[in-house]
Amino acid sequence: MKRNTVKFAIYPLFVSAVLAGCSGAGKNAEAQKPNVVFIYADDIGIGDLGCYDGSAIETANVSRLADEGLRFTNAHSGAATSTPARYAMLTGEYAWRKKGTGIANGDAAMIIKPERYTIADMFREAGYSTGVVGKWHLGLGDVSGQQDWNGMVTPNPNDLGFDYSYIMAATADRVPCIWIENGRAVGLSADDPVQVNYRQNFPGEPTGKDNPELLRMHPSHGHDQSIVNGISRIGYMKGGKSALWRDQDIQDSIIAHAVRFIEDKNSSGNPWFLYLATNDIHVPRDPHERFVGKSGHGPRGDALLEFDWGVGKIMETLERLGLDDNTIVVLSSDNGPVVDDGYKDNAVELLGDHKPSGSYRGGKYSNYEAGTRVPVIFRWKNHITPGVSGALLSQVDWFASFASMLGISLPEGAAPDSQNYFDAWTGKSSKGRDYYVSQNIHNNLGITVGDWKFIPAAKGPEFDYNTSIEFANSGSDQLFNLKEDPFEKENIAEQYPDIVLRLKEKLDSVVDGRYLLE
Ligand code: NG6
Ligand code: CA
Repeated sequence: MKRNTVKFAIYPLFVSAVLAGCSGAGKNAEAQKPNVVFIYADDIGIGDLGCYDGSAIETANVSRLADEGLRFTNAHSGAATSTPARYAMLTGEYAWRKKGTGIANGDAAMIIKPERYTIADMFREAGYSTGVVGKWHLGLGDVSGQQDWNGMVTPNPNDLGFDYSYIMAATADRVPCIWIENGRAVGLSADDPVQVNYRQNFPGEPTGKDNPELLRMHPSHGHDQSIVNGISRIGYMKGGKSALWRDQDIQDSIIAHAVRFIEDKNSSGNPWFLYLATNDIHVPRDPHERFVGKSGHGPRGDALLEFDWGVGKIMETLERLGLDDNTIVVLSSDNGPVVDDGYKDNAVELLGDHKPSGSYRGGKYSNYEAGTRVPVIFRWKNHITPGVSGALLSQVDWFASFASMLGISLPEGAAPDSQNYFDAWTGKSSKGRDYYVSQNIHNNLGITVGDWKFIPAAKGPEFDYNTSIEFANSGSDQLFNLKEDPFEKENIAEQYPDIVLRLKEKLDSVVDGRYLLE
């Protein structure tokens, strides 16, 4: 958060390289300050939206956003699961460089430390009002399991550059199932405190495992601990009845708070940055009654319609306030899609011809393309020429790209993996990254350089029988030519040892010994 306190002693060489690469940032005499909203979906795959290939579900508002903006077909999240993808996006550092950035529990300590300079700090430094609304999933408080859920939960996003926060601690399938606004639980009554434990249950409290008769949605794997709103979750909680969310209202609540943030900040006259992270379409998929049965593909499809509705509300708000030309809307997802992610919600049975991964292999959790190749749309009316871009890009670059737009030169050590591709994001250039590094759930990496994708031999299961997703772990090196074989069908590592070597060296040079350090 504080400009000069970023600790970066271990990265000296790298820092100078990045600074050299981004040296234009501080000298931008024509810095622009449009409002910026990141609409960050959860688990929406490259084939899930109507404007991408293979979709059987109409997401009309997203399609309109895409028609009015630039739609990216080779843009990636920083990792194939939520916590590391969000970490990379907000810090500009690949999560695989840092220990403890795997999928966080609801009682995890805050993973990003307050002294860290985040993308929110950067917007704030440029004079923006900043807010985060929705799924957080980056931990809260100093010590895991020690949060004061009934008082002030601190540190929290407000210590990371956000002026305002209205968040769920982790995910909708993890306790505590409450909203936290600026560090305090919303709607809590003093005589019914919230208690949270990830190791053991509270005596006498029902669980999904022991009391399936109390459930309206049953787990297919995991998710058999505390029951909230007829759904069993990961982790145990007790109390806080008046503060518990109703899952069916989660998207309404997120959108209402986002709209209020936009209205308030608009009237204050400052530019604003909003990180709007939806729970849709993560499990448990329990959309509002008005979407139930509307997609014909069960709760997963209905949640997509609910997501699309939320996008429409944000677009409507910007239009109503006359902010279309002066607001960059970025829409994306934290990782690729999954169909059965732990609840019996008929997602597999009702999938029909809908293809969440589009024409790509793998999905959420995977190092194959569908793990991180996610939908990305940039709309900035009258500034971005609508179209489609195939540039290789990463969400980790949003940090340096917006820094360049704002004319901010980043403090030493900030956003070490982030590169400025503002011209590519806004369609002025078709040139993206030279390479991109992917990360699967086992923290194994892959690298794409041009048309070539290399996944080094790595330990870990090849296939997840729960989700039916291939993780892309293999005892042998894997090499694919994405241009000729976008589905990564044919491993041609043995035919091209020289290319394997080149990509291996490239990956090593990016990792540069800085892998899962404290
Ligand atoms: C997994 C959960 C899955 C989901 C995921 C995180 C089980 C069996 N599976 O551990 O349901 O919550 O974590 O998803 O518990 S993410 O999109 O937030 O990374
Ligand atoms: Ca996710």
